[in-house]
Amino acid sequence: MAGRWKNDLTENAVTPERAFLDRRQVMAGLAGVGLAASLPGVARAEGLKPNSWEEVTTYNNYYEFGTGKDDPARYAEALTVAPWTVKIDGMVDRPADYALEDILAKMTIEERLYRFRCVEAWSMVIPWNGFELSDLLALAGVQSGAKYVAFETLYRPEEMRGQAYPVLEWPYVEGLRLDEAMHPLTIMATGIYGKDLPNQNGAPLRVVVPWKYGFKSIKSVVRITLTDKQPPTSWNKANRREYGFYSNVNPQVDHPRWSQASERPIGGGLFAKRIPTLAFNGYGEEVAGLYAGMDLSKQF
Ligand SMILES: Nc1nc2c(c(=O)[nH]1)N[C@H]1C(S)=C(S)[C@@H](COP(=O)(O)O)O[C@H]1N2
Ligand SMILES: [Mo]
Repeated sequence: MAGRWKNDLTENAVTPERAFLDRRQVMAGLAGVGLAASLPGVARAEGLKPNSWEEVTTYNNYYEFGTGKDDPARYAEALTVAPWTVKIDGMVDRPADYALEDILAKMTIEERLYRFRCVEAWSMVIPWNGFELSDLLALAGVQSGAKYVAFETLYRPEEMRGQAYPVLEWPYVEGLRLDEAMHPLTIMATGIYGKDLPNQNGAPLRVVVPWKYGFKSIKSVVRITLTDKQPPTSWNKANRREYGFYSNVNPQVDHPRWSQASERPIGGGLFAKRIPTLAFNGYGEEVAGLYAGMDLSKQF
């Protein structure tokens, strides 16, 4: 299943724009798959038009560099992203400080065209490059008692000017349930549009979970910890009434201060129409089963 996912989404990612990857490479990757057209992801991603490079890299949330949408593009350049180390620890067989280059040598980078929905009710479509988080976790060897994955962003106030301000508790932390982390849609992104991830988008390595609000997709990850307890998360610590641990995109559960029923696509211009927000950001067919039996209005 995981293998098919890679391939059908890879083709989708390229079809709308083509410019950023040689299509022949993709077709080579698809050789022998054949089943792509019958998979749910194909119909879902058809017709998705990616936002421009300009939009994806100039309208950002990255509070380590300021709270304005244009602050990250202006200030994240100051961040040193090489060398980069990711500590993987907790309930794993091989806890270690993993050099990013050693990780990348073992991973297959692929394209994923994903909808991206911020809790603030704007959205984009982003052509990511990256690898499945499950492949990284396999490197470290997840132990049987592990139930959650905790993530931590770099803390380096000398280079991250926003960390001088207590808008959030630093470092930024996030978490997923283990089955969410292992889901083939959950990736570690290393690029967009076939280029290295710009600093403002979370270089050199960030999480992307497309069916959850954007703040779950933590940037510039330096630590991944396997644990048996639900880990604290930055926005939940800041305001637990407004931001839950799960934070699945849900048009039926409004934010206490605004509706989540619709969203404003970035790039549509001044008079752009809002569009309806989809349950699980449109990925329900793939992920709704993870939440069977849960009351998602209570566990939001
Ligand atoms: N470390 C860190 N990760 C973060 C954030 C942040 O402020 N710090 N903002 C989050 C929010 S609210 C959103 S919407 C997305 C924005 O990702 P983008 O700027 O690449 O579109 O990053 C998420 N990851
Ligand atoms: Mo967000």
